[in-house]
Amino acid sequence: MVSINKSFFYGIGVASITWLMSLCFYFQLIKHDNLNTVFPTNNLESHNSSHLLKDDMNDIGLIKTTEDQRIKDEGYKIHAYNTLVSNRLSLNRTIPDTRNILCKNKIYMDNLPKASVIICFYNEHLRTLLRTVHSIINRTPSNMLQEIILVDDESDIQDLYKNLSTYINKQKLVNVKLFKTDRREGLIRARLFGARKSQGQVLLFLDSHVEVNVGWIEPLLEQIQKKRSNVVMPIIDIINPDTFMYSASPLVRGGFNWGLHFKWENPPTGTLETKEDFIKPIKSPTMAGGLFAIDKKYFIDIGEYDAGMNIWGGENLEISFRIWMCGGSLELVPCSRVGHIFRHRRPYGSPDGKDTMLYNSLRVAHVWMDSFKDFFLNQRPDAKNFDYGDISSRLQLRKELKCHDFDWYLTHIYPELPLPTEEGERLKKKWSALEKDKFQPWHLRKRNYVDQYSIRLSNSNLCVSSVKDIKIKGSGLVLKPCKSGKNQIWYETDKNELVLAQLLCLQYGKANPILYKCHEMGGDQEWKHKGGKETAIYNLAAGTCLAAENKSINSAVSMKICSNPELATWDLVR
Ligand code: LR7
Ligand code: MN
Repeated sequence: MVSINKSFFYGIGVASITWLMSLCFYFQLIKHDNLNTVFPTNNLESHNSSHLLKDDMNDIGLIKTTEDQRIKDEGYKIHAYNTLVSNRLSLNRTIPDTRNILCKNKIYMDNLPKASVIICFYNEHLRTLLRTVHSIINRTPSNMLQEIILVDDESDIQDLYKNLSTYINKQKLVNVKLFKTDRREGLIRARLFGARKSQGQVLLFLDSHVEVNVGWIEPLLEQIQKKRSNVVMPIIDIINPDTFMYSASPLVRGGFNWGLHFKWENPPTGTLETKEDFIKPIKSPTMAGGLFAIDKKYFIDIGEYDAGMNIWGGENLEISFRIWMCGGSLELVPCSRVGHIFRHRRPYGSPDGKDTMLYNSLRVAHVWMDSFKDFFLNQRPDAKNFDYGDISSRLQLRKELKCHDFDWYLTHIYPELPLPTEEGERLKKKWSALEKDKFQPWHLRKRNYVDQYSIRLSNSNLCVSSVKDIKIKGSGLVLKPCKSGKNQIWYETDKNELVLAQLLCLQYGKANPILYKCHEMGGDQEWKHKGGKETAIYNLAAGTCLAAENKSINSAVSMKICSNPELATWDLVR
């Protein structure tokens, strides 16, 4: 049994050169950290994973024991990302340098200001938060880093604050300063709390689950040095929540819709014509919210944040409108790159269960949007009688700062936003026609197929098939007698997706694999195998393998720990 296991894992291990190379690239470890000695009981690197870490990066998400499964399940519940993988990754891992090549030779001014990096967190996973901190320490020149301020927003994970504090002391991270709020404030007031403790000339806000990339800070600081009313953002790269793979984001700027939801959009036609355009700062109507730099004095002058906002949501549009309407500018700096874990869901609510996004958005609408607020209110009938607190001091601020009105903002900063009127609809068509001519929308790129085969359970004549019609989203999988025809043909893409009959992608669902719309984000739709006969089919996000329940017609196909090869060995039949 042991030897079967070994050869089985060897099989996965040597699966394909590309698999190995790409994973090594993403997960290369530059040095081992010593968190284990700080928290010996935390099981941060189990014996299994530490050997896997050094020798075999393919196995980064592999579930080998029920303990692995437990850590992973609990992590998803509390954090909504794969903490098993985060625990196994070095705090100092290398990530791909996603900058445009022209950024790499850029020389920046030599009198750049010092920044205070401010990170507030609520129930963040310790090791993920530490990786955020280490990435900043590793990739920020010390003459540009005043301090890193961590604000624990009254997390209720036991000992999180204590463990963090112990780590900071033991590792002698002298310019990392840890604070705690007296009660759960929400991210807006927690950031304000951090900003007030800071000493740097520039405030640099980050989420608590990010990794900053090479040369991230210089281009941000330079834009502020040029003009203190420039508020600047990095490009937010993607850290996959299931696999922690780091990948580049396209050049997209911030917009919003009349539901007051933030949206990513292609920059307007004509913005990206020459090579240099891809590294020049791009004006952005709004910010996503979590990652930006602002001169501290300027931040105070324009009214910090609306401290009346609770927990989560809306503050990003508020500060965006305010910056533009009150004389500043907001821009995206393509040479600065920071990866952020984009979760599938937000794993927390507000303590009183209220919809804070709606509460905060109403404050935005009533303070900044003049009569245009009706477009929002008309879309949200539930907003009409919803309390939004006292906004008088924010209205007063707007008056004192002598800000432009919202009509000015729409005309000069965001003319692309269609109004929900007939005229607006006409405009919308015009913009989207222009877009289509110019760009291949980044989320609709063509799929590249690299192989095709049916998937047969080894030593049987049973093939993986859809339970329902192959066009039906969400259908599970079963074994059926192998037969010719497209219904059992899986098309493999260059992103390691398996697309049944070129229609839907094989996706690891909650417990079982299903067919689902291809999302091109890897992770739960990313499958690895060694090709040919007698191979395992391993899912990167699940950390487990495709397996039949039993060797019979109509047996369900599920996901199992990879160490049981009996019903998890497949032939790829061309
Ligand atoms: O009560 C809370 N207290 C906190 O300290 C709730 C949250 N937080 C912390 C939290 O630990 C995290 O570090 O605040 C930070 C942001 O919370 P997330 O990560 O749950 O938010 P998000 O990434 O889903 O949401 C985006 O929109 C928010 C609107 O309020 C904030 O502006 C986030 O900073 C923002 N994140 C980004 O812009 C990253 C890119 C994502 C996009 C789009
Ligand atoms: Mn976030």
